[in-house]
Amino acid sequence: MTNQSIDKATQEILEKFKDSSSKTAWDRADLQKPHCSFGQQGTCCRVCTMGPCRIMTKKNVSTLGVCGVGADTIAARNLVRMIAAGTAAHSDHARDVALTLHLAAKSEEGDYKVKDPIKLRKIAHIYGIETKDKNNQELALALAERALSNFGQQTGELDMTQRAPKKRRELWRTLGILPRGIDREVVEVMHRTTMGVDTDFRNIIKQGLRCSLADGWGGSMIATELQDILFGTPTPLRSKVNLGVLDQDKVNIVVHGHDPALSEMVVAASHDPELQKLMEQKGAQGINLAGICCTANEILMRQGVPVAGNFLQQELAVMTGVVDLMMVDVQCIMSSLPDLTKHFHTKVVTTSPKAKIPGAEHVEFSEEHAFKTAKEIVRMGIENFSHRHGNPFVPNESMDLLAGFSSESVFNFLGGTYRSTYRPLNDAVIDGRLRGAAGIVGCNNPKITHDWAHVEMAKELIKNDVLVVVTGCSGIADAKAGLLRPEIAYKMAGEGLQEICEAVGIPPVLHLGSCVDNSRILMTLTNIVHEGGLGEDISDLPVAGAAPEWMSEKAVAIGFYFVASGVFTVLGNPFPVLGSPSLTKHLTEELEDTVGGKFAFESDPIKAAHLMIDHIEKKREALKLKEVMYT
Ligand code: BF8
Repeated sequence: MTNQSIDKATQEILEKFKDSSSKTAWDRADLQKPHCSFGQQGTCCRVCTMGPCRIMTKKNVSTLGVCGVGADTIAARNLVRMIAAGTAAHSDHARDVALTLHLAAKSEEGDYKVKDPIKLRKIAHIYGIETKDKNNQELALALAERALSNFGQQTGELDMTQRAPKKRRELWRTLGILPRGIDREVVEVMHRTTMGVDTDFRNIIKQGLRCSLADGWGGSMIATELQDILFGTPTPLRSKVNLGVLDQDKVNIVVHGHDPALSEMVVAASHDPELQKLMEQKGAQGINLAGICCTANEILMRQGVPVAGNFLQQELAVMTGVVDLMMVDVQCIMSSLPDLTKHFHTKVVTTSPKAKIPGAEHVEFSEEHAFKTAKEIVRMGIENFSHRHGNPFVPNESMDLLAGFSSESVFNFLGGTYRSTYRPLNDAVIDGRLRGAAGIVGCNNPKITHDWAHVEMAKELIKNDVLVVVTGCSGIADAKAGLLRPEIAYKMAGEGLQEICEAVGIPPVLHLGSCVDNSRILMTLTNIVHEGGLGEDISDLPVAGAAPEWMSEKAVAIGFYFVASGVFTVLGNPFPVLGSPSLTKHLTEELEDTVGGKFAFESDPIKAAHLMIDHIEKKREALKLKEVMYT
C-alpha cells in the first residue's frame, strides 16, 4: 500500500478494503493502464470530425492532421483549452460569489451579510468606487456590480490587474496579454482553437497566458476578496486534519467541493437548537462537521472546521462507514461517490444545478434560501445517523495544524502584531536569514504516491531556509504530515528559517487557503515587491512555485498565471505536450525571455526542490544579495 500513499489513514483504509468490491480511484487508475500515448503527448486532435487525427513520427517525418496541422498546433490547442476550462471553473465560482454579494447588498434581512467592512472599502477603492459617504450596503452593491461587469467586459483592462507591480502590468500591456474581460478571454481561447483558426503555436500560447491572467488577477482574485468580504478575512487559527477527525459517536457531515456559500450556512445550521435537539433524540453525541478538498480549506481558514482529507481521500471518508451525509457543491467531486454508497449508509447530496451526479440526492441550493437549505441538509444527515451498519472503521489518525494565513495577516504577523509591514520579511531575505520563498499548490493524482511529492518537496525547501506557502490539496497534505505546526521548525527547518518561525510563532509552511486563494500568493509577491529592496517586479524576486501532484485543468490555469506573472514553476508530471518538442522548449525555455517565468517538469520532488533553490539563488545573485547565512 505504501506506493499508493504516504498517509497512514489512507494506507489503513486501502488495506482494509483491498479485496472488497468497494473500488477507489487507485483501482480505476490501474484499469486505465497503459494510457493512450497520443493523449499523454498531446498529439490527438478532436476539434472536428475529419479525424480524430493523431500525429505519428517515423524516421523524423511526422504525419499531419487532415486539415494540415501538426503536433505543435494540436498540443498547444489542447493545452490552452485546459487553461480556458480552468479559468472558467475558478471564474464561474467567482461570479456566484459576486452574485451573493449583490444579494447581500440588496436585502439586509437575507442570510448573507458583509463580515469584513474594511476589506469591502479596500477592494471598492481598487474598483474606483467612491467610498466616502457610502454605507456598507451601498458599497457592497456598487462593488458587486463592478465586479460582475469584469466578466462581460469587452475592452479595457481587468480592474484587479492594477494591483500588480507597475512594471509587470506594463510588460503585459506591451506583450498584448493584459486581460480585457474574463469571459472574453475564455471565449477567445475556444474560438482560436476551433478548426481552421489560429495554428501558430506561440500565438496560441500567448492567448493562453492572457486567459490565465484573467483567472489569477481576475476570477480567482475576485472569488478570494469577495469571499473575505462576505465570510471574513482569515486570521491564524488552530484545527485538526485527517480521517481521524470523524467521530463515531457523532453525526458526521462532510462538505466537499469549492464554494463556501452553502457550507458557511451548514456551519451555522449545525448549531441550530432545533437540530441539536433532533441529534440528541437520535442518540448522537453531537454534530461533527468536516471538509474535503477546497470547501474544506475555505471553512477551515475562516471557521476552524476540521479537514477530513484531500482529493484522493473523498472516497475513503465514505468507506469509514461513519459519514452520515456528504454534501457536495462544485469541482473535484468523484462521480463514483453515489455508487460507493451502495456498500455504506452515507447519503451523497448534490446542491448545485451545475453539478448533478446520477445516484445522488439533489437538494438545490439558492442564495435566497441558503440557511433553510443548509438546515434541511443537516437534518437529512441527522436522520441518517440511525442507518449506520456494518463495522465502521475510523483510522486513529489526526494532526494539529495552524492555518488561516492571508496576504494581509501572514506578513503583518511577521512585522509583529502592531506593525502592518512586510519589512521584516524583506529584510530577512536581504540579509540572508531566509533564502527565499516558494509556493507549493495543487492536487493529488493516483499516478503519484499520494501526498509524497508535496511533503518531500516542502521538507527539502524548509530545510534549505525557504519559507513555504501552500494552498489546496497541497496544504492538506502538509497539514497531515505535521508541517503546519510551529514546533516543526525546530526539527525540520534550516537555522535561518527556524529563527524567524521562533520569533513570530509561525510554522515554516503557511497555509493560505483554497485554490482560488492562490491569488493571495500573487498579492503576497506584489506586497514584497512594493515593500522594496528586492527588485521592481515579481520576476526579480527569489521565489519559485510548484504543483508536484497536479491533475486538474484548474492547475494548468494556475501554473500559467504564475509563469505569466514572472514565477519559475515546476510541475511534477509534464503537461501533455511532449509530442511537440518545439512547444515543450517554448514552455520550459523561451517563455522566460518574454514573461520572466517558465515551466520545468520534474517528477522527483527533491530534484524539483533543488531546481527551485537554484532559481532562487540565481535571483539572489542578480539582486546582489548577501550569501545565505546558514548553509
Ligand atoms: O481546487 S488542489 S484536487 S480540490 S483542483 Fe481539486 Fe486540485 Fe485539490 Fe481545490 Ni485545486
